[in-house]
Amino acid sequence: MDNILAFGAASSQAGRVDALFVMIAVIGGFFFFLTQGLLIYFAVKYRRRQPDRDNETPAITGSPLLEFLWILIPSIVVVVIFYYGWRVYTDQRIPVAGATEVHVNARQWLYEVKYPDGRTAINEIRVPAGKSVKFILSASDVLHGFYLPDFRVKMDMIPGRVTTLWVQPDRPGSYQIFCTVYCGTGHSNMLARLIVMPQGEYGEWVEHAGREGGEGAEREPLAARGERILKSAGCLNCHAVDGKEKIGPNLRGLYGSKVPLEGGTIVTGDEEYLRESIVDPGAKVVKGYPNVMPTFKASIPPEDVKAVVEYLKTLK
Ligand code: HEC
Ligand SMILES: [Cu+2]
Repeated sequence: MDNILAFGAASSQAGRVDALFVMIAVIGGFFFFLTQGLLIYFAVKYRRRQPDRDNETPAITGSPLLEFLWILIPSIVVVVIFYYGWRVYTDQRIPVAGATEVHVNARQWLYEVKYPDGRTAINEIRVPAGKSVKFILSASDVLHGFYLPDFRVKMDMIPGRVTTLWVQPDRPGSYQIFCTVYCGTGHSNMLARLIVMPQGEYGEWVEHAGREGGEGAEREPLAARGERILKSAGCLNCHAVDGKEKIGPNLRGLYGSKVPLEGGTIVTGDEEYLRESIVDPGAKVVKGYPNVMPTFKASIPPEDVKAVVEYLKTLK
């Protein structure tokens, strides 16, 4: 992709988004020409003629049938647009199970990339083709954006919150990533690449990258680091991950489950819920448990909270 202004559809997802927009444009175009055409036609047909004294406007009363139709037909059209858009949207929002995961953190003015096995990179994300990828997004300073035009997907990166986005890269290639939120003077330089590699090549690259950074402590897998932090932070005084329940809920099997809260709502145990449970435990209190968990906002830095969440996700 040499010309960054031309973005072909890089996934079947993107094709569906394009089809949706084409459909809306065609429907909009049809009604535009229909109404404007009638406007011009009537303007000409009923123009004022000489002598004008005989051209008295007839008294027109309403037509219930006509009114019924011009409410019904556009209503059906917008409901069809809504339904189609909603299908494409939910399809985009709900990640498929078993996706490769990549953590991306934005800061002024770059993207920090972290793979679950501890590999890191700046402004470059490598993924295998033909496998869905889930991006776990965060920001350290201000709002940033994560926009993949070739895939027709975009998500905000928000300080103090985790958001997710997934794509199914079908075709190997190098794709542009833009920050779409004005984030300061370096905003326009905030560019990154998604490099989709053929499966075999990707495997080789992972092995090679593994050997290169092999000695450093940096290479500790996120989940392993999370387990270490969880054990040293005293979580296990109140939480069991195996065996008998303690003061708080057992943390095994929490990820992806439905959690009943005090007050009757039910939430999904996703990344954002797990993160919030650690830094702001009072925000959502699990039904049947006392609101006694202290906040770890000050004692566990955001990077480490992410690692703890990764560990919790392995407790299946
Ligand atoms: C003083 C006891 C205590 C400590 C220490 C504690 N928790 Fe909790 N935790 C609780 C209680 C009680 C709840 C349930 C009430 C609530 O939601 O706040 C809970 C809820 C949670 C939940 C949501 C559980 C669910 O089923 O939805 C998570 C996740 C969690 N804690 C993680 C941690 C982690 C990670 C640590 C250590 C960094 C920790 N907790 C330390 C008592 C504790
Ligand atoms: Cu930015």
